[in-house]
Amino acid sequence: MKVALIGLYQSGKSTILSAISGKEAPAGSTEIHEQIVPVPDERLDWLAGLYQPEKIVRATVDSLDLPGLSFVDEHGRAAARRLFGSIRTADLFVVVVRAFESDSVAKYRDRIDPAKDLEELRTEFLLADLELVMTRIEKLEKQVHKPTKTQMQDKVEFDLQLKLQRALEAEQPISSAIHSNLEMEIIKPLGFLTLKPMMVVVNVGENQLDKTFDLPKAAGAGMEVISLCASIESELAKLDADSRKEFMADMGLKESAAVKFVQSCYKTLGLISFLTVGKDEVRAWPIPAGTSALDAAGKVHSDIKRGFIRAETMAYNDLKQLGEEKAVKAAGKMRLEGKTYIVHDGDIINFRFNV
Ligand SMILES: Nc1nc2c(ncn2[C@@H]2O[C@H](COP(=O)(O)OP(=O)(O)O)[C@@H](O)[C@H]2O)c(=O)[nH]1
Ligand SMILES: [Mg+2]
Repeated sequence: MKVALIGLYQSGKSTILSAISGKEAPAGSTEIHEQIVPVPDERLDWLAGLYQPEKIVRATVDSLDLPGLSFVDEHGRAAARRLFGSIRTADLFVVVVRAFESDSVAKYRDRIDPAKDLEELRTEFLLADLELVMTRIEKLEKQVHKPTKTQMQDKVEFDLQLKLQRALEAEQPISSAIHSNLEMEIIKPLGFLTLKPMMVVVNVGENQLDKTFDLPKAAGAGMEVISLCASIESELAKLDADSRKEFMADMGLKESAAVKFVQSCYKTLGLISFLTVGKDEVRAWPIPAGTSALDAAGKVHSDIKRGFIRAETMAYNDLKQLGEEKAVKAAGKMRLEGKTYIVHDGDIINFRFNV
């Protein structure tokens, strides 16, 4: 999973990423910086206690830390365009907006206003997409009159691009204008920014921890919005587990930034995890909700999918409650599931296969 952290300059992206990954991120860089963030999952820690595996394999989130954006002049705009070009393959955009007050950190457009910042960024996404649409239209306009092999396809795309143009000009994201799998197939490779799943992180000040930010208009209905304080979180990340717990309790923080961040990414992308256990490893496997046992098997190995017999499945919660596999079996809670079984979050699966 590839996630791009996007925001105006000095919104706290690098600070947040270093808090989440526990690794120092270079500040003020003009390059895109990549960090691999291990997905925190307490279930794996508990399972490791039970199975004593040689290793724990966590899922990871591949995070791109972008240099801060600015749209106040042409130079900034050009730099932003170049950066936009390099995040077209990301699966998810995490937009970071600043809410913290600080005299020592320069303000964008002389304001602290997360809703306005978010709106400005989303407008820039729309404009960048509109540019791309216009480029395609210009090209296709000529092409549709040529009797080439792709003429039919070109006509279909041409009409579709005109529809996207109308949506963007009405300030609607491309995601709102795509209505079929066919349209999606044509459009997806172009990497439109307003087609990406998106969530928002509000970087709040040290004294705003319990303030909630209502960004519905700027964020769009149903968008995940989380708030966290980057400067506190990056201090917390430096502590050992015990002191961290203590400080978090003192400040009324229930979850770490990493947990909040990753949970929101998973939710936005509609991902769940199934688990595998054994002496060699305990491991979490992210899959889209609604995945069948057969496709889940394919995640582990194509041979397991090919020779699939059944999925021996128990729920993590049952195992935790009953303490061991034997007890789960005795309670009749070990299930034999077939190819079409829809995998649930926290299913512990042992695939039976034959190749
Ligand atoms: N007071 C305060 N300062 C912060 C907070 N988050 C980031 N900063 C500071 O703001 C500046 C910009 O942060 P940085 O993470 O480099 O922003 P980026 O440009 O979005 O990557 C740095 O000097 C940080 O120390 C915060 O929550 N509170
Ligand atoms: Mg930065």
